Amino acid sequence: MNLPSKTTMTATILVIGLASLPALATEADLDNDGVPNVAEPLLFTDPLMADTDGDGVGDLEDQDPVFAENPIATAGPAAPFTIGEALVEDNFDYALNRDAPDHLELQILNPGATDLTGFSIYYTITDLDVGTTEGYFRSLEGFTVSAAGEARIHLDDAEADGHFRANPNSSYAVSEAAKLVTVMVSAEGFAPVTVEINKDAGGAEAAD
Ligand SMILES: [Ca+2]
Ligand SMILES: [Ca+2]
Ligand SMILES: [Ca+2]
Ligand SMILES: [Ca+2]
Repeated sequence: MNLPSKTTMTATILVIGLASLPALATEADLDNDGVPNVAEPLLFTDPLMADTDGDGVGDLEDQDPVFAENPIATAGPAAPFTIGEALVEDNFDYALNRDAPDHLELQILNPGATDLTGFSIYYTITDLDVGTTEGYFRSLEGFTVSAAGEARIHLDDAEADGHFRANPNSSYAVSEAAKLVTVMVSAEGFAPVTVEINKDAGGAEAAD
């Protein structure tokens, strides 16, 4: 019988091991923030965002990775926009004409004569059972509201215009407690607009 030598077998195993290493390493920490994918839910952080709360400190180093202080300046001339509809559940996808999974959605109305850009958002989610509060900041790159028009900000999956990523491991998604959501929207150079929204007890449904 002509068995492969031990050295050959070891070398073969080593080559297979090395070949699969890059893929394994990527899968183990998809956002490359030092927190393994499997540990992100334990920290209530996003496995696809290295800085879940948007405060500039990575998830691994952040003492509170799901709370950012509000960086939006409150002074300035009155905002040139208003918030129309503000939803945290019972969303509807008008493009596909069907119910959409629950998420934070804001309709921004621009009554002015110029297009508006330079938006950012700060929002908090307070779990009314346990009293914990998460805080998130997002710069809304590419979001524009046309003159005399309206546009919607969606905090969900970041997959289309107007959609930005929300943390899938936030209390909004994983706890069925009632929530208080506070939102501050700013267009650069102007005072922000705020709104508060209550979410009834119950899960963030896939669609309802
Ligand atoms: Ca990670
Ligand atoms: Ca992360
Ligand atoms: Ca952070
Ligand atoms: Ca933080």
